[in-house]
Amino acid sequence: MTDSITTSQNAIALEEKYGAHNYHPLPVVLTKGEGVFLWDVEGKRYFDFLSAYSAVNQGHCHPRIVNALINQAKELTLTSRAFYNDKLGLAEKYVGETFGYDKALFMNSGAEANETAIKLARKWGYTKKGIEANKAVIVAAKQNFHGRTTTIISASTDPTATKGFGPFMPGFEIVEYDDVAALEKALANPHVCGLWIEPIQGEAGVYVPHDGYLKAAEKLCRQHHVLLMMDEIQTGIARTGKMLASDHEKVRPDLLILGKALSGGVLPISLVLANDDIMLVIKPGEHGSTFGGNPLAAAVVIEALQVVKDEHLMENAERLGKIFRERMNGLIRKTNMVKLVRGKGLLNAIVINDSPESETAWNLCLLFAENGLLAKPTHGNIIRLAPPLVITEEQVHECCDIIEKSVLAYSK
Ligand code: IF1
Repeated sequence: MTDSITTSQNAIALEEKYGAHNYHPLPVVLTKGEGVFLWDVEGKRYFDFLSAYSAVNQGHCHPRIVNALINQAKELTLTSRAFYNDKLGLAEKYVGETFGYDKALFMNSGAEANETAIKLARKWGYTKKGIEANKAVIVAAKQNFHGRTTTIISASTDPTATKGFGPFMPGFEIVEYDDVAALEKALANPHVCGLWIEPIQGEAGVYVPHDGYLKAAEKLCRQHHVLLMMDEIQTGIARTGKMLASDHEKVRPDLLILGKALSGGVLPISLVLANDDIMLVIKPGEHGSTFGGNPLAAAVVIEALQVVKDEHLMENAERLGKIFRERMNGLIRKTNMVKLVRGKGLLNAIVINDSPESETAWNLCLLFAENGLLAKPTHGNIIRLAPPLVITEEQVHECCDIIEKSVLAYSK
């Protein structure tokens, strides 16, 4: 027998035997992607309704992004930041102008970008706000998801993320999400340097806060001289129908944290954006990463963001998101199995009429897969539905037909 993977069974057995068991994937083995489609090793085609957790907003293997990757890979891929390279400055200028900030700090994973934002907020707190050494507090929200490092999970309220991984990093205070009164109280503490939130909570089940919450949070931050640290890793880059989810309320974070779709899914690229008075608190030698800001990433990020603009993905997400939610509301009227649909743009979730501990969402996703659509539960009763933003109106309807057919078959 050769080691080449030909069947799903082989591939799953290999991962099971030789890989750590830190995930529980749906039993589908993918080998090719193009636009909104994925193919498994048996040649079956699926609509992708996860988009690698919103990293492939531009669609799988976008030719322009892949070309940018290949062309740069032939020239120069990595120098480290011990030297300058001729691409990084162009990328920094491009993202700065795109999002309206003085400076960018490139990292790789989303977790690293959040770590970077935490360090920036703390250092700013000590040097600009005058917080006593080692007393800085960052306020975070219940049910947040910001990544998997030991510092980040110190702010998590999810036992799966934290249990068995202590001791935890001090300096976080947790408040209820979408609760302005809780913010008023927490931000009044003079030790607070930052408020660290997602504009829509992804892992919580695509939880959209009430209109005005983000604006109120911004106002309270200004009032109490606290940095607004917005984790737009999942919500940013056109996913919710605007370039940033913060744009819906015309909120401007002091620290903007991006990842995932910055590369269209071809490389891990993340960054933090801030103005000079904040970004320059970190001095040479105080922070960095071997791969952060490499020329390959620099070339890719420019092309990936230009594709978002050229292909009007914001407008597409806004328009098709409305059609998608209308169709799901139509389904809700046909069956009591789906309780509600919520979301913005093409970041949506359906809530199943069952307990969070049930396996209904998982079983439904298996049925979706059978019928040619890939999605993933966020809890036992919530399914996130987030296709690449290059999806067409006709395809949205085709996918809603698959979802509807599956739900109605399951509830029989
Ligand atoms: C996994 C969820 C999504 C994120 C926000 C930072 C990060 C993420 C808002 C970290 C990552 C992921 C990673 C993925 C599961 C996932 C996720 F279900 F957990 F909540 F997308 F919805 N901030 N999100 O959503 O970025 O370090 O992973 O690059 O496999 O754990 P990363």
